[in-house]
Amino acid sequence: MFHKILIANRGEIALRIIRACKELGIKTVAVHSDVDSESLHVKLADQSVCIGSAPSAKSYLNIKAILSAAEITDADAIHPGYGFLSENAEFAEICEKCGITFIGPSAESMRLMGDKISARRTVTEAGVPILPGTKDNVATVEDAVKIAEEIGFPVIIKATAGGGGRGMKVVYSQVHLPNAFAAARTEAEAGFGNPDVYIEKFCENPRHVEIQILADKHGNVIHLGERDCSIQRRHQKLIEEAPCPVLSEDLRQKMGACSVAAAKKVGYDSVGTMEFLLDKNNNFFFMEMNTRVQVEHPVTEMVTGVDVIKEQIRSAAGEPLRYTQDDIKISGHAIECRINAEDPVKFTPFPGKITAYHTPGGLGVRVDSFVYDQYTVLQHYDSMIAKLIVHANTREEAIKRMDRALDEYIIEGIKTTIPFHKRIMNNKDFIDSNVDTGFLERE
Ligand code: MV4
Repeated sequence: MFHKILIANRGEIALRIIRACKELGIKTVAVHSDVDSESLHVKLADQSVCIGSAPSAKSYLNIKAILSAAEITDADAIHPGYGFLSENAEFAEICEKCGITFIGPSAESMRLMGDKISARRTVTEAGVPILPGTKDNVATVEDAVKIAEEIGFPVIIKATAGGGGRGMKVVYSQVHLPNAFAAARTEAEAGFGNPDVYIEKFCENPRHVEIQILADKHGNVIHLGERDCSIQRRHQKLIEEAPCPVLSEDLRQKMGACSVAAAKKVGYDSVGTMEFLLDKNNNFFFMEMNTRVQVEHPVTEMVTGVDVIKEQIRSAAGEPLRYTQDDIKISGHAIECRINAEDPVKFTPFPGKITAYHTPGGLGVRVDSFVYDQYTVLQHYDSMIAKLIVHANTREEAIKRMDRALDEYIIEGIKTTIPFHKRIMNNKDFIDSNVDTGFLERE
């Protein structure tokens, strides 16, 4: 097992990783930017190192500074959390060259899944369903027109190097294709440094359902069931739950088996997530794989009892999984609300000083956060300041529990998304599970 882990991240996930390390008896090193020294992750780690100035490019994305911090503190592994360097294959490679374990999958699996065309090809070879679409980069508008005609409208143009919804274009008819195609390529080049795009059949009003994967360096792969993340706004998830309220046990088994097969195909050996679209007729299609731990992992932890971060660390240290698929039982229902320092109507950032703070408690309530009374929420970083997670026996009870926990949560001095979540917990369509990824846009 590792002796000391450096956490190359900030905020709640840095704290979440520190908690796992403490329970595993591993020393921790926090890194932080010069404006971030008051963050709880800095206070709770065994050691901390300032690695640069406020802009992420100078600190949390500064590979040289992070590796220097690991060297001087004698850390033997780096946990990248999510965002920042977590899906940077080059960073993973540099860590390994420096003799430091990158807590995540191999650079090779990250590249294979990071390229969305190669991901489509790879999962298809493992028998996973994908939407009809191109097998290769679509280079010319003539090709695009021909392919779209074959697939049938509507189609969606996606960046090969993209992901998470950025740089996509939905096209409903042939007349709009040339402009959309040109715009997609330009945006892909500007956003990801690679103009390659591919075309897929557009699936209208799907649910977003994803499967949590756990894998080790001994070829063992299991899944921890699914999460429903359909409540999103502009590709930002706001509420996640487990299990998915509309998934049958049969479909859960099928999606789980597909996800395990795909992970085995790439020799995947860490935690990861297979994202699927679920259409109105309960057909599921692979969208993309996230090769990192995700923000919403706690809902899976609550319904399975598995500590995803501890398993990820153990796996990176070469230990075999402590669970077989048969050990995994889904129990009850969990919901997570992302509490962002934002205007709850306009969703614009609202940084500033927290002048009063009280967290909810009681049976089945969990708060993962890094803020406290008198803490100043910084404008430089992501606006998510806390995750409120509840667990109960049924979905109905979980919604009621979330509703009362939101009432207990007091955050003064800044605006937060708490009032937004209150509205959703009392929305008839949400209560009836009658939602899809277009729900918020329509409301
Ligand atoms: C799609 C799709 C419909 N059809 N692909 C959004 C995130 C990125 N992973 C891919 N996304 C989508 N891909 C096809 N062929 C609809 C979306 C999509 C979406 C997916 C999940 C959650 C919210 C979404 C909101 C808009 C579009």
